[in-house]
Parts: sequence; C-alpha cells; structure tokens
Amino acid sequence: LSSFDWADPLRMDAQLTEDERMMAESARSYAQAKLQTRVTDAYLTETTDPSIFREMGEMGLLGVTIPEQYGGLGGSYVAYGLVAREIERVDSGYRSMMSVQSSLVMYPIYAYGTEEQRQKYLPKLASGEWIGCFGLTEPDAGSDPAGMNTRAEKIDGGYRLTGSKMWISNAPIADVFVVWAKSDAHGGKIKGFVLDKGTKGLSAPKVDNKLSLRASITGEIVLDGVEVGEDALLPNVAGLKGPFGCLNRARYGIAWGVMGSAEFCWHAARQYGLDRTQFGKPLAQTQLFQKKLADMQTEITLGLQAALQVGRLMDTAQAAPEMISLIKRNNCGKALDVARNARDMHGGNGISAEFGVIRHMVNLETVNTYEGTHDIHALILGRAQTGLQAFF
Ligand code: TGC
Ligand code: FAD
Repeated sequence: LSSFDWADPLRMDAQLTEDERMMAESARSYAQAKLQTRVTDAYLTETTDPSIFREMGEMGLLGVTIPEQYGGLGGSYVAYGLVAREIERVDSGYRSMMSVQSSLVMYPIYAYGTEEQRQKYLPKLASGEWIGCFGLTEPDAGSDPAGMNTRAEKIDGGYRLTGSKMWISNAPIADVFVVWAKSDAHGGKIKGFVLDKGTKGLSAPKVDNKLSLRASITGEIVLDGVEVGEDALLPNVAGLKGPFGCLNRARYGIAWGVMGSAEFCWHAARQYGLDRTQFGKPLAQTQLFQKKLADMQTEITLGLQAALQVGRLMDTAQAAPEMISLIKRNNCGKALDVARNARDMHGGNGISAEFGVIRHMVNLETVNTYEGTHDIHALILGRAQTGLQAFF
C-alpha cells in the first residue's frame, strides 16, 4: 500500500490532466497573491473593486469554457470548476463575480445570441473590460421565476421593457445586463435581452446592508420603459430553459467553489488545533477535535470527487440537470457544516475577521440560497425520483 496525503486523500490531483493542473495552479497563485491580500478589508468595508474583473481577464479566468475565437479559453468544465474552487477558497463573493460573468452573461450570449452579439460582447467580457450581470430574480419571483412580472412589449423596430429585478450580483457596476422578460411578441414566453449601461430608463441601485457576500456588490435592476432595438433580443432560445441553461453551468461551478471555501475552513481549523494548547496539550490531540477534522476531510473529499465526475460528464455531453442539483445542494450544505464547525473550533477567535472562517460561514448562507435554494434542489431531486412535482 502507498502513502496517504491528508489534504488530497483520494488523489484528485492525479485525476486531472496537465492542462487542468496548470489552470488550477495559475488560478490559485493569482487568488492567493491578489485576492487573499485584500479580501478582509473589502469585506469589512463592503467594497467591490471593479479592477478585479480586468485582473481575472488577464489571467484567462473569465469565460474558461467559451471558445478562443471569442476571447475565451476553450477549456473544459473541469478546468472551470477548478478555477471556481481556487477563487472561492478566498471568498464566495469573488467566485460570484467570476461565475456570473462566465456562466450567466458570456454563456447566454454565446449560446443564444447572434454572431454580431457574440462579436460585440464576448471579447470585452472575457478581458474584464466590461462587467456583466444576469437579471432573473424579482422582488415577487425568486424560487418561482415563472412568476416574473417583467414584460417586453413589441414596439416599432424593437421592444420596451418594464419591470424590476432584485438581488442581482454585479448590477451596480455592470456595463452589460442580461435580462429575462415575458415577451408579448413571443406568446408571453420568457426571452432574454442584452442591455447596455446608460440606456434610457435602465438603472441599477445598490442593495445596502448585506451581512453576507459583502465583497461582491449586489443591486436591483429597474427597467422603466427601456426601449431597445431588435438587436438586443437573444433570438435562439425561448422559455425558462433559457435562464436554466445558464444556471446549470453556474450551479455546477458553485459545487466546486464551495468545496474551496470548505477546504479553507478545514485547513484553518486543523492548523489552529495544532497551534493552540489547552489543558496541557494541543486542541488537535483531543478526540472531539479529530472527529470534526475527519468529518470535514471526508465530506470535502467526497464532494470534490462528485464535482469532478459531473464535470467529466459535462465535458462529454452526458450530464443531466438533476446531477447538478445533487452536487450544488449537497456541497453547499456540507460546506456550511464545515464552516460552522471551523468557526466553533477557533473558539473566540472564530468570530474575528482576522481568521476568515466566520466570513466564509456567513458567505455560504448566500450560496446555499442563490441559484436554487437547498430545499428547491431537494424538490428537483424528489420530482426526478417520484415523477411527482411538489412545488405547488
Ligand atoms: P419546470 O416546469 O420544471 O421547467 C420549465 C422549463 O424549463 C426547463 N428546465 C430546464 N432546462 C434546462 N436546465 C434545467 N435545469 C431546467 N429545469 C427546467 C424545462 O424542461 C421546461 O422546459 P419547456 O420547454 O418544457 O418549457 O419549471 P418550474 O416553473 O416548475 O420550475 C421549478 C423550479 C423550482 C425547478 C425552478 O424554477 C428553479 O430551479 N427555481 C430556482 C430559481 C433559481 O435558481 N434562481 C436563480 C437566480 S440567478 C442567481 O441566483 C444567480 S446568483 C449568482 C452568483 O452571484 O454567483
Ligand atoms: P423564496 O423563493 O421566497 O424562498 C424563501 C424560502 O422558501 C426558502 O427557504 C425556499 O427554499 C422556500 N421555498 C420556496 N418555494 C418553496 C416550495 N415550493 N416548497 C418548499 N419551500 C419553498 N438572482 C439573479 O437573478 N441574479 C443574480 O445575480 C443573483 N445574485 C444574488 C446574490 C445574492 C447575494 C443573493 C442573496 C441572491 C441573489 N440572487 C440572484 C437571487 C437568488 O437566486 C434568490 O434569492 C433565490 O433564488 C431564492 O429566491 P427568494 O430569495 O425570493 O426566496
């Protein structure tokens, strides 16, 4: 039998290709050098530095799976997941900024847009020169996006959009808005529109007083009779499968990302237990402490293996949305457990921003809720195995 690496128990690293390993290493060195150093201050002061998008663009971290001809990297979904893991090892908010740009803005323009829309938007989004946001959720339509009130009304040469979106990541600093609305010209079906900052009637006020995900700016999108041309419509999809096609990819990235956050908390708790002595011995030498570490190691290892398997299936066009619900739900829930335990294991220091664990813990409350709550994904999985939908 061979030796055991406590930090990589099932040898995930050996299951990656050389390209994937290089991508992960480059994301990790950027995240540790440039993001870890500013996250505590950004979180405490609730500030989002827009230059992070340009830095990520330079590193090739935006649009990893988008073809190179549009400025993307043409990489695998596994590579995208590994990037999410490294960025979220620092902060869920930074991963949010990256995954909204990649999966929720670049992907729909690539998959549902015209060639002109691809050429106009994708290279600038890939470089981080432009920042994107994705408006699906509304004040009265969260888990049930089919209940949205935003309308696109046909006018001469285009559309007039009216409504409001709530809880939209990146919105207050966005240049590009992917917005979903019910379109009367398409039989009331949900259609996607790409709007540019500065269009009359379009505004994106900041949501203040968030106690979670504070390094990532969140806003509303107000559409006060916004008039756009035909060229703003994403022509190649209709219905909820449009936004869900994007969410599949972002939810998949989250399943990897939260494991990065959990790994940070696990490693921090282990080190804290080795360093801190109580009752004449290191905390890490107590049975309760070691049981918690073993649980963390086990859940993270299984969660990463599951994410890798779904990634491999995505890369060979064999993944189903329910697989993504399974790993998004489980990995978020398990990451929250890990972060809460790590917070506890740090004692009083666990509530200080200096140690990072409480920031991860509070961030993960958001991640457990957005992109389909823990319970909504349970209902998706329940429906898949009973054939009975229990949403309404
Ligand atoms: P349902 O009847 O199930 O489906 C309606 C149509 O959509 C299709 N569809 C999918 N297509 C592709 N992928 C999926 N995962 C799909 N799920 C459903 C389905 O085939 C059907 O198509 P068609 O052609 O037959 O019409 O729809 P429902 O209204 O019953 O939906 C129920 C439910 C609960 C599953 C769904 O609405 C849901 O998932 N709710 C959660 C909402 C959500 O995830 N919102 C996310 C907002 S964006 C966000 O949070 C970004 S945060 C990003 C960050 O900062 O990182
Ligand atoms: P609700 O849907 O009202 O749910 C409240 C509670 O009820 C939850 O526990 C839920 O599980 C439960 N529930 C709902 N329906 C059922 C049911 N049928 N059976 C049992 N329980 C149920 N959205 C975007 O479009 N773009 C973004 O960029 C974006 N970024 C976000 C950033 C942040 C920081 C946050 C907090 C949210 C963001 N969201 C975004 C919105 C997010 O997707 C929604 O908050 C989420 O989908 C839940 O919707 P809701 O908040 O309206 O909660």
